[in-house]
Amino acid sequence: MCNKNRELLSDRPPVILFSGFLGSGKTTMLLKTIEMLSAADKKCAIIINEIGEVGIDNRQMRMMGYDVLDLFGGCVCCTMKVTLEATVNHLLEDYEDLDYILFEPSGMANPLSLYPAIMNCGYREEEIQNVFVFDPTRIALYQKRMNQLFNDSINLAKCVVINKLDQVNQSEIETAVKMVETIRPGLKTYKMNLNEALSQELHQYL
Ligand SMILES: Nc1nc2c(ncn2[C@@H]2O[C@H](COP(=O)(O)OP(=O)(O)OP(=O)(O)O)[C@@H](O)[C@H]2O)c(=O)[nH]1
Ligand SMILES: [Mg+2]
Repeated sequence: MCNKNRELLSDRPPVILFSGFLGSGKTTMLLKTIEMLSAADKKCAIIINEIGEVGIDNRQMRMMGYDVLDLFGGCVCCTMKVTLEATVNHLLEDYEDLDYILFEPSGMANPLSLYPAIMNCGYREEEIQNVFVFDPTRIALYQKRMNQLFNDSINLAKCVVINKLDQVNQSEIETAVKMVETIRPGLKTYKMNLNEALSQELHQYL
């Protein structure tokens, strides 16, 4: 099906974009989300830019009925926009019964630079479920060296998951929440330990 025929929101699989800096827990969250969606009999395609610490075994995923499209060869934001667009278009054209497209870009990517490629495939900004995974063990890095990237990421996010609760104290969690609220008052934040489970609340959001 040509994606021109997919103009209605209800006809296009939502894109869940897992944004977040290197090592924040994006792949861990992607895997939990797949588990949850597959238990609900949803058909998902997964686009991953890079395989980090938590590996995704493509063959295993394919055996489970998932399409894993790896955009290897660099940061999707600067070198592979065309490929991302082509990949999303390919999914829309060739897989009519998809319920979701899950996309994990490289932790180096500024999500702002990924939107044009997705929107060129017919998506509106509000159709991109951008979950920003916030690693509170790296607050200092977010505040200093990654300030611009952090601002852009929070401004685009539909919600924030403050992850790795098991590794930080209460005051670090509060600082993390405050950092989000300073940029986007009212933006929904979920606090969790993704190594264990998706919180029930987020489960309902997705
Ligand atoms: N202690 C703890 N570790 C976590 C949690 N969530 C993820 N991790 C660990 O953090 C590391 C990085 O997790 P990933 O899911 O690979 O992070 P990522 O954002 O996909 O990383 P890149 O793709 O390399 O940017 C792994 O060792 C995870 O097991 C958590 O809630 N608590
Ligand atoms: Mg990853």
